[in-house]
Amino acid sequence: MSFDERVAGVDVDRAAYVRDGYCVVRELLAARIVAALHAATDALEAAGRDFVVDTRVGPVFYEVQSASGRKREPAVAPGVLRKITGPSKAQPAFMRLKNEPRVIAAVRALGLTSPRCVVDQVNFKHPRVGTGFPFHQDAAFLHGDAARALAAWGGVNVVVALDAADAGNGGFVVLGRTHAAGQRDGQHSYDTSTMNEAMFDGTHRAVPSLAPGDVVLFHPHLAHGSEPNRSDRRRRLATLWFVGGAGDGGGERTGP
Ligand SMILES: O=C(O)CCC(=O)C(=O)O
Repeated sequence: MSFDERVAGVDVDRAAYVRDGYCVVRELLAARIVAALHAATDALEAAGRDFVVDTRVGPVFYEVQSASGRKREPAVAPGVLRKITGPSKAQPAFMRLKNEPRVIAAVRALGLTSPRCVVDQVNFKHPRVGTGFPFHQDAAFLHGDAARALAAWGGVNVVVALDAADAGNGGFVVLGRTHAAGQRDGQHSYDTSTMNEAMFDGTHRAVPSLAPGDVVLFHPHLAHGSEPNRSDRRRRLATLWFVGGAGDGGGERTGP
């Protein structure tokens, strides 16, 4: 019996992933796992409660929420965070998430048989002050060994909803099918004053409504982003970027 067959009930729409560059898996994570991630997120936020500028704590990088959303600008208030990079290096629940059998099974179902997580993050989008993310392709932000592995073996990225997320609270926006056009230049400035809308084809734009524990699996070349959180609801999500290894046949063609 294979690893994936032992992980019951992971049902991944491979055809949608190939066609659209993403697919949604409902209830991939059990409520107890989401609860552990909430507790871990609370602990990380407590550790950063006095931060007014972007701050590194050992291997963990805290980016504060500035008024514009740009990095290296002051926080709108002490301890209001936009993103933490490397939460798994401080919180065991996030380390377990990288190795969670149902997450690994979902990634493997898309053809990445030897997945290795090279980036993990938690994104906060606080009510009323959380800014958007301009459209971009994650592959453009990988460097060194991880970028080489992605080019050689392919990759699959994962967004995990920690709160309910939808168009009303700055939910995750995908520009379906843009993965097929390959990587675009000019997205590194990450200027939050523009959504980079002119750079990508928005014909198949979608904002999947997600419940806590739902995930979006997406191709590293799929353009995606999100709007500001104009609501009174929290919107936190975790991201994991996997690259393949020897035996994966992927590169640009990652997937079945
Ligand atoms: O948090 C979001 O809405 C978007 C996240 C994202 O695309 C990123 O962190 O690269």
